[in-house]
Amino acid sequence: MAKKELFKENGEGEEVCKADFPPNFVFGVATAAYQIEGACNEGSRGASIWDSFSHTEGKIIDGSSGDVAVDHYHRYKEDVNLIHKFGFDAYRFSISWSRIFPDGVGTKVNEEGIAFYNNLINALIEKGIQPFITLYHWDLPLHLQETIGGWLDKQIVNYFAIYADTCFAHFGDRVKNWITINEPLQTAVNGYDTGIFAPGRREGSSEEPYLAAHHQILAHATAGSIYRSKYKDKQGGQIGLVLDCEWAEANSDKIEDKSAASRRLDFQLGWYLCPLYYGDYPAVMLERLGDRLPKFSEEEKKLLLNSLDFLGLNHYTSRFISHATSCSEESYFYKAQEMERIVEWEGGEKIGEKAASEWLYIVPWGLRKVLNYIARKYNNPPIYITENGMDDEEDNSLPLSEILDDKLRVHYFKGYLAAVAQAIKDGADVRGYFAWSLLDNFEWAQGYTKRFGLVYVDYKNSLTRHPKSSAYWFSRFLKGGEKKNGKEN
Ligand code: PNW
Repeated sequence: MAKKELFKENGEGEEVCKADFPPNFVFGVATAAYQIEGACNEGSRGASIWDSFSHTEGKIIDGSSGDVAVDHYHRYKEDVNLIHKFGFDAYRFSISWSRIFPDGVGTKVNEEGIAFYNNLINALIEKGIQPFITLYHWDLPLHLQETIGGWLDKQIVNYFAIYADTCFAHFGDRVKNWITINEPLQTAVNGYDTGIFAPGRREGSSEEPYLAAHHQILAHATAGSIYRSKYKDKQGGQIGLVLDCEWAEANSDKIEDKSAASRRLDFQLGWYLCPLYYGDYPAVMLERLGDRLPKFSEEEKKLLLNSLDFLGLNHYTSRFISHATSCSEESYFYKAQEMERIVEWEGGEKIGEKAASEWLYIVPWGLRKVLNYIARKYNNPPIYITENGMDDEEDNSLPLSEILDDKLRVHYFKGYLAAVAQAIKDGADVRGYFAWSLLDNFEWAQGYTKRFGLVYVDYKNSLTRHPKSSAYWFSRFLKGGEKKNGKEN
């Protein structure tokens, strides 16, 4: 398709309303434990790799950490009330593994950790909000990193399985939606290749990211099979995995650009979905990586198949992709793909407006395309969009009233929700959508310099919460009161 036509599909001028979605469609907001909880030394919590990483000089841009974060551990009731007030049906949050097993080894359950999540889950249920729980959102117990090298050692699969089993047993009577792992790609590539995320490995070994991914896939499948054999019938829930994917649009009609774009998608989604749906890594990865890719045994292959009830998709942005033999990114993972990610095309026009983060451009049509691609390539699985959102730069010089009026974020959500509604009409089986994020929070290596929240957190004044315009927009949208073509629905 010509680029000009792509831009026209940007959702511009489209108004979206709740009636554009199926009646049971779930709307929620999402967070992750290390980014919001704080209370790092309370409740007998053990240290995680993000505690040690954020306390290492030079790793976090503003020198901050999640020690206090936005103090959700103490303010969870207030936060649940906000979710309720805006009218969301669901809340996706993660459990901190080291609150349940402080050293990660599943010998003795920490009752204080269980109590905290029980309180949170009960507060949600009381307000009619469905919990969607992520078991692993990057905060591995530090002890497991120090003793076995984290995701590089196969024993991690067993430790994760014990932890997952413990969570199903304690919370599964009330929690019907489970996500094993958030974005295994980010852990593999940024944790074990570029080193910009914990555990910050950058050993120049081109095998580590693939090994870290391999063990995450097996950990997912093992937890999935435990859920299915021990809990699913009794508890009646479902289990999925969350993958992140930027849409990859070929930069031209040239065959090499088209295959570079398709490679890019296989290196993001196929890396995980081909093993889980077809039993092995995608052909293009096997060809290019050879022995660097670990192998699944026949028994493991069986375990992988059918370990997903749904796919969670985190999607923020898109790129044009061209074939390139010399890649500008300092990463073995990117080099193996022989492609370049492009923001601007020759005329100087950008793929979309930039948000605050360097990597985030606003491209609503990319979400429609990635949903249709998954539907086509993987036999139309149930999909939940488990994260979608954009950030503003932290800026002390602006008056609060101006910061709270986040017009660009409202525009972002309208465009992306319209793209989801279109993908559903196209035939994709999308069941839910979660905005990232409920609150401004600790944005990993970017610290507190980037704000993704629907709710502003005043870091200088006792972490007071102030809803932004986008939160009020969502609340009107969810009540069905958003205007469509100038008319109230
Ligand atoms: C997600 N990318 O990560 C994480 O799940 C969240 O914890 C995080 O706060 C959020 O995105 C915003 O950054 C990603 O560049 C970050 O493609 C960046 C990318 C993908 C995922």
